[in-house]
Amino acid sequence: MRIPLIAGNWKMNKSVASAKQFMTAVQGKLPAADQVETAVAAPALFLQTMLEANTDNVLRVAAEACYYEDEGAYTGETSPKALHEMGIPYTIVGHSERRRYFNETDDVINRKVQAVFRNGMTPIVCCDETMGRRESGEKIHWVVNQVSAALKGVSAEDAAKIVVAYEPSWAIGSGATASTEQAEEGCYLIRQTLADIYSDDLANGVRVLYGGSVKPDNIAGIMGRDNVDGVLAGGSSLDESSFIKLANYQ
Ligand code: G2H
Repeated sequence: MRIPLIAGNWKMNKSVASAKQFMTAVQGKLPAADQVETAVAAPALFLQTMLEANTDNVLRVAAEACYYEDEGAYTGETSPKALHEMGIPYTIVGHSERRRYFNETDDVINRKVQAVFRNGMTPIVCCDETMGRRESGEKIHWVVNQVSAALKGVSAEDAAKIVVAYEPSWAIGSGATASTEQAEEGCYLIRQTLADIYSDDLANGVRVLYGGSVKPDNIAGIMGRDNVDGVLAGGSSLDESSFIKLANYQ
């Protein structure tokens, strides 16, 4: 059974004070983690404060990104080793904004996936799909290629733990949510790719999320689809009452 994962992605928003306030507000209001797992990925400089305010320890405090080396002369980067030592379980890897604004290539993303696993964390690997590519019918190739490239050299033992998010760029922060059919189609394609690379068994155990303008009023329809095991929500995860609604979508 795949436990749903409702994950937020704060991006470069909020402050240490408002992150702490969020954590205080959600305590006791989220579903039990063995029913619906919840996570929020936040800027690295908020994480320690969030962990300290996470008194019931239900919400998983996650990172938005990290580097592919554990330590060294890499000014400004976030160490996956240090994240793990803090007790961070998940790190987003390959978000479309990292690919677009920070020139993260498939090779860089693959190295980061390996670094996250090497340090005992789980990557939430994002796959992008632009409207241009969708309309040109290139979609299948593109998503398959991104999943395959991200997992190059990753063992089945590690891949079985991965979380993959289907995030069509045209639906990100635009208010234009994919239809539930489009979300299902993208998540199914990712699962098929995992089956082709590894096995049906492995693919059936991996959680595949949909991301792109998910809100409290559209989450139930998206979560109702067979191959959608959760969401990665940006804008609607910033406000505590909105995140609580997302988490309690059932
Ligand atoms: C996609 C998503 C979160 P939003 O970037 O990963 O953001 O929900 O604001 O579209």
